Amino acid sequence: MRLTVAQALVRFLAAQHTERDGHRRRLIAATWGIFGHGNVAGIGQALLESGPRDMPFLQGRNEQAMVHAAVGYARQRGRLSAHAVTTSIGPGATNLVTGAALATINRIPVLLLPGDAFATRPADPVLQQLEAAHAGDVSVNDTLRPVSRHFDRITRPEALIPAALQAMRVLTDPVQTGAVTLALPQDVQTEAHDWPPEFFAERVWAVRRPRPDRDELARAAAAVRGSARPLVIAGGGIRHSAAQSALAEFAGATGIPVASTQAGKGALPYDHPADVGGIGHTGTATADELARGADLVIAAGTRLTDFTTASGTLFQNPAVRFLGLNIDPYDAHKLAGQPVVCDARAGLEELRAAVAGYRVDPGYETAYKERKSGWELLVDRAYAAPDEDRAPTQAQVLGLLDAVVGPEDILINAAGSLPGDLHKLWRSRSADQYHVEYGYSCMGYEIPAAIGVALAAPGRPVWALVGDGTYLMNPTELVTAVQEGVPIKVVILDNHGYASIGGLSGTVGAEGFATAYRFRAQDGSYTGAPLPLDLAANAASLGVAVIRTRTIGDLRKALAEARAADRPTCVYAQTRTPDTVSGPPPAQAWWDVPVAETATRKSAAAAREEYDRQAAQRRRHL
Ligand SMILES: Cc1ncc(C[n+]2csc(CCOP(=O)(O)OP(=O)(O)O)c2C)c(N)n1
Ligand SMILES: [Mg+2]
Repeated sequence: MRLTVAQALVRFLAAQHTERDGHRRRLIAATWGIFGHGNVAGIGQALLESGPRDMPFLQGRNEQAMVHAAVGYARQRGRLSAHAVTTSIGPGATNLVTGAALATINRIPVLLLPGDAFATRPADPVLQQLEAAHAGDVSVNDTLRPVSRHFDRITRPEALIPAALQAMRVLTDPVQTGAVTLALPQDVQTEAHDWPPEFFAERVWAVRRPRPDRDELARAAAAVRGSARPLVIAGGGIRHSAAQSALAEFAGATGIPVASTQAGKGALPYDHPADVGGIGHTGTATADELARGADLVIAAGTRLTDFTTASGTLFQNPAVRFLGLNIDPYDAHKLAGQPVVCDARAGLEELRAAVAGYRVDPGYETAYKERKSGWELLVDRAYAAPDEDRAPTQAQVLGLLDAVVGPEDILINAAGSLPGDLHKLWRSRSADQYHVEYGYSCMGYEIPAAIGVALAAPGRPVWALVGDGTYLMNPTELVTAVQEGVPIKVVILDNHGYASIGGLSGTVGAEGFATAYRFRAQDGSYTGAPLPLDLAANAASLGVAVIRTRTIGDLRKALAEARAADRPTCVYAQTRTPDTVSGPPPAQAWWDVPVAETATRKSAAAAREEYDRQAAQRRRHL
C-alpha cells in the first residue's frame, strides 16, 4: 500500500486500541494540532486525507496548552486512551517541552509529533533550524529527550514501522508511560513508501496488571501483621489502576487509615471512615499526626515527593518502616522501603487476603476518627460564608462551590495557593472529582486540561479553578473551548498577584519581593498602586460567557448559573485575605525551601534560624 509516511502514521494510529479488564478503547482518540512549516504539508495533509472518522482533529492555540489538554483527557480516561499533538518545527516543537515534562512527571501518556528539520538537508539550514556547529544531527527537538519517556526521530520511511510500535508499547506500559515523542523531519513526512498492509491491521495493546511476587507479598503481610500504628498513603497509582474499591475493602477490613497525596485524593470518598484526608505539607492534622507516629507506612502508588514526606521530616517514629506497593520498582524502593512491585489493585486485593484477620487496635481507630471529626469542624469554619454582602475569601469560594457541586462534577487545579487549600479542605465525593496536577504544578494547566477532561467525560460539569496569575499565564484555550462548544466552567480568583509565592517569600526572607501585580513606585520597587487589570473583560474578549461577582451573594448565584450553562462560562471573583480566625488551617508540616545562609537584611537571618530548626528534624530512612 503506497502512502506517505505521515499518511501511514495517521492510518496506523487510527487502528491502535488498549484493553484492560475486558474493556477495549481506542488508544489515540484524537490529534491536536497547530500547523506551520514542518507539519502543514506532511501530517496536515494526511489528517485532511484521512478525515475525522479515522482521526478526529482538534485545533489548539498554543502547543504547550495542547499537551495539557491531552494530559487532562488521558488522566480522565485512566491512561487507557490518549491524544496525539502535532506541531511545526522550531518554536512549535519547543513549546511542547513544558507540557511533555508535565506528562512525564505525572506519568500520563501523550504522543508528541513535532515536525523536524530536513533529514536529507537539501536546503540547510531551513527556517527555524538550530545550527549546532559541534553536532550536525542535533535539532531543537532534542530538548524533548529528557522530558520524554521515549524519543525517536524518523529519518527513513521504513523506520516508522518499528518506531511506531515501540511508541505504542511505551504509551500503554503502566510503568513507562509519559510523553512519547516521534520527531518527524518534514521531508520524510511527505515521502511515499510501499507499506505492508499488516502495519495497518487493528492492534490491541493489553494493559497489564502484574500481581505481586509471592515472597514480596509474604514479607509485606508479615510487616502489616507486626504493625501497631500502620498508615496507608494513597497516590495517583490508585487512580490509574482503578484500585479505589480494592483500597476501600483493604481499609474496611483492617481499619488502617488512608491518607492521600494530591494525585491520590479522592481514592476514598471524604466520608469513608478510614479517609483521613491529604498528607504532608498541605495535609490535614489528622493525617500528619498519624504519619508522625506510624510504625508502618504503606505507600501505595505514590512517588513520595517532598510535599508528601514534608521534605523528609514527617515520619518521626524511630521504628518506622515503609512498604512500597508500586508497579514501578523505582518508586517501590524509595525511603529504603520493602518493595511489593505490582499493580495497585492486584496488590491491595492480595495483601488484604494475606492479612485476613488482622485489624488495628480499636483505640487507634477511635482516636483517628475523632481527630478527623475535629478537622471537619475546621473545614466547616473556613467554608462558612455568613456575610452575603462581603467579598469572599478563597476558602469561602471553595465552600460555595462545595455547596453547588454533585459527585459528577470534576475540579481542576495545578498551581498557586489553591492546591494547598484544596488538599486540606476539599471534600471529594467521587473517585475522579479531584484533579489537581501537582507533579509539575504548572500554572496554566487548568483551562486546557479542563477541555481535555470534558472531552473524556461528556455531560459532566468540569471546573477549572485559576488564580489571576495562572489565568494570565495561559488563557488561550478559552478560544478552543468556544470553538469546540465544550462548556467548561472557569472560576478566576483574583487576589492581584502571586499570593502563594508572596506568602512563601515572606517566610523565607524574601519579603514578598515582586510577587504582587503593582506599578513601579518612586524607589523602583513594585509597591505602587495595583495594576488596572480587568480579567473578566479579557475572558469575555475570547468569546466565553462571563459572570462578574463582587460579593458572596453574587458568587453563590453565579456558580449555580455557571454549573447549568451549556457554553463555556467564566465566573470572576475578587477574593479577600482571610483573618486568622476564619482562614484555612495553617500548614501542619514543613516544606524545604532553602533560605539565604548570609544576608544583610534581618528578615533573612530570622528566616534562616527557623529554617535550620526545621531542617534539623529531617530523617534519612534507611
Ligand atoms: C509555569 C509556572 N511558572 C511559575 C510557577 C511558580 N509559581 C507557583 S504559584 C505561582 C503564583 C500563582 O499565582 P496565582 O495563580 O495568582 O495564584 P495565587 O498564588 O495568587 O493563589 C507561581 C509564580 C509555576 N508553578 N508554574
Ligand atoms: Mg493570585
